[in-house]
Amino acid sequence: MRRDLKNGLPVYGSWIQTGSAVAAEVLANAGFRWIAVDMEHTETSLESFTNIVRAMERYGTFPMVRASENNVIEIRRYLDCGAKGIIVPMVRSAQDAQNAVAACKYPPEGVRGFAFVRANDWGERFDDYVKRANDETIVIVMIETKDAVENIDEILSVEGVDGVFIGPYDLSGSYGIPGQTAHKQVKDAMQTVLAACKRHNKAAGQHIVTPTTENVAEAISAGFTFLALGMDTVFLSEGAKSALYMTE
Ligand code: 3PY
Ligand code: MG
Repeated sequence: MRRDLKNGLPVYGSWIQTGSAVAAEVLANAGFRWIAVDMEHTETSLESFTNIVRAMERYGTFPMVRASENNVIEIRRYLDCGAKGIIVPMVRSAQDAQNAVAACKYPPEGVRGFAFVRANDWGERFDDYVKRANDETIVIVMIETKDAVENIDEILSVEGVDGVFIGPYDLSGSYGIPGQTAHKQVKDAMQTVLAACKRHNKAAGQHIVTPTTENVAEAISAGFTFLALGMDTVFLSEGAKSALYMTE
């Protein structure tokens, strides 16, 4: 997965807000390459997160997590419980990006702690896991504020950042127009980030929270390769509303 991201291949995923392993099974079975569990804006516990990872593993889906913040211990626990990719919210500067990479990597590249954990089969695969983890763990920084857009070149120059993920809602909020994700200011900021990703040869991603034929095609043709399409709550809501609509 990390190699595909580096090579600019498209990797399409989705998003879980319900904290439900059932939702993970349904989305994994639908064929998404990766799924991120949202720990920033939900009630999901570490235990639920780990059960969701167990569900994804059954399908060979790449387990990712959006951390609640750029925090060494929190990120360590996700990796130890089985996350293979970390999406770090609110990265605003090169220093933030360096901290995110350090949290995800074992020394000497980073500050991750060693232990017998679920990710290495409780110690049974300790040596093999430690050998591979730094190379295989994906670090994605979220660009979702005006200052992050202004600092994008420095952020993308940080060794170990595999790509960016634009949060359109926070980005719109940061420009004082919350929710207006199609506003010219937000679109221009996204273009700036996309162009920087191309210059630095890093994967450009964004969350298309409410996917449509048009906005997905637009993102793909613009060159975004790391797309999160929808999320469990949105799929449930859209499906429920359209079923009710059929009765009218
Ligand atoms: C945002 O739009 O701010 C997000 O974080 C989406 O995941
Ligand atoms: Mg956000």
